[in-house]
Amino acid sequence: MSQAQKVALITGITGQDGAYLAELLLGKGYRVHGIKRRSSLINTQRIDHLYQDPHVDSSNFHLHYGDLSDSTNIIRIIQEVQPDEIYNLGAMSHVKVSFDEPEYTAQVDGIGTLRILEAVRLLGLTRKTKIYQASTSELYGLVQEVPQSEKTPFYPRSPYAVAKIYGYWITVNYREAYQMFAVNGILFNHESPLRGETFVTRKITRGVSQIALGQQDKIYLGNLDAKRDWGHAKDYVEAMWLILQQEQPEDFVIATGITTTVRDFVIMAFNEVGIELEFKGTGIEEVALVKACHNPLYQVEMAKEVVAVDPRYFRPTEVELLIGDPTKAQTKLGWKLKYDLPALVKDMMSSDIQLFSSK
Ligand code: NDP
Ligand code: GDR
Repeated sequence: MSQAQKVALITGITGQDGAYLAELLLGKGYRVHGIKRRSSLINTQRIDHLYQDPHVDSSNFHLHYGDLSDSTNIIRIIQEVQPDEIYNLGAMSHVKVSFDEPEYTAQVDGIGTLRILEAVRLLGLTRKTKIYQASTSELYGLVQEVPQSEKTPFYPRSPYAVAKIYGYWITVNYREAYQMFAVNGILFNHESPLRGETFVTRKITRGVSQIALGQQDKIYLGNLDAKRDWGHAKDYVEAMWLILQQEQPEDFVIATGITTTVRDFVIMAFNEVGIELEFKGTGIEEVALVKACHNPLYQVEMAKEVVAVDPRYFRPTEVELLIGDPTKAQTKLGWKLKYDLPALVKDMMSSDIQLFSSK
């Protein structure tokens, strides 16, 4: 007898991870439902290629309007969909913006998680529905231990991280109180060509591409000394799925185990287009100048200033160093990276060069 088709519900389906996860699950034969927000401009660019005609019966991909700040809508969608798996990826996900919108961030990233858990409980789905919560390395915040593992204490450093800590603990509490399969993936930074344009890696790869093509003069950045453990989003959505396929509900750190400064990421991105940099000055005076250009396709002036620091991108409280220990994920999930950092930078740069070449 053939197995029943699995049904997944993804919040945040229009985001970077939502798009890759939807593609992964459709490829595995799932029926995938996603929650998208109403917006004045179309916000489904990342998933349009997955969308078939909704009037065709065989479509495995369905979108519902909704918002994590609205309990009634969450309850109605979960009741309608009866999911086997929920991936709660929806969030106000920008750390710097969370200082400007702290209350909204708490509503969506913190209480939004409770709304999902409570809906599953109220609808009597605690035995049927598994829940994945998108937790984050931002929970570690101020460095307590290096590398950071499932056992490292938390010390959040932004309204975003404080909201996500509520999401983390309420997930653990519902697991323990109601024996739900509700788990946290504590994911370190992961990037891709689909990364939002205001996160630092994508801001860099877009800026470098435009500089190489003569469309922009300079990139303004904040803290160049910050260190992040950067992986590729494609590898990380695979881990999300693996975490929900386990016999026992457990939390996992997902990371590469290697950390790199923002400055080194800048150097790697410029190297992809054959441009060598020279850094001068310190603190807010630091700049990067063109030292050499080895690629005849791109013509940039020697000694041109292409990177400068703008303090407006500094955060009131910063997370200086993140480096994760993925041992548990590697041993228990059998999770393996396909992309290292050079491969990630290459993928992002080739996609952005292509994007801006056509403009
Ligand atoms: P994105 O910012 O790319 O996507 C966020 C998604 O959440 C979008 O679909 C967005 O919709 C949606 N969303 C925002 N507000 C609401 C709301 N009020 N109700 C419903 N949906 C909402 O984030 P990522 O894909 O990078 O990240 C996915 C999740 O993983 C997030 O929860 C993030 O905090 C977390 N995370 C991400 C990491 C990373 O490095 N990428 C690392 C660790 C955790 P819209 O498109 O309309 O804006
Ligand atoms: P982060 O990602 O805050 O780690 O959160 P982001 O790319 O925004 O910042 C990484 C580091 O780069 C420094 N930085 C800059 N950041 C931005 N955005 N813009 C700049 O110009 C700039 N210059 C330097 C930052 O100060 C920081 O130290 C991401 C999000 O995806 C979260 O949702 C997720 O939980 C964490 O990763 C893990």
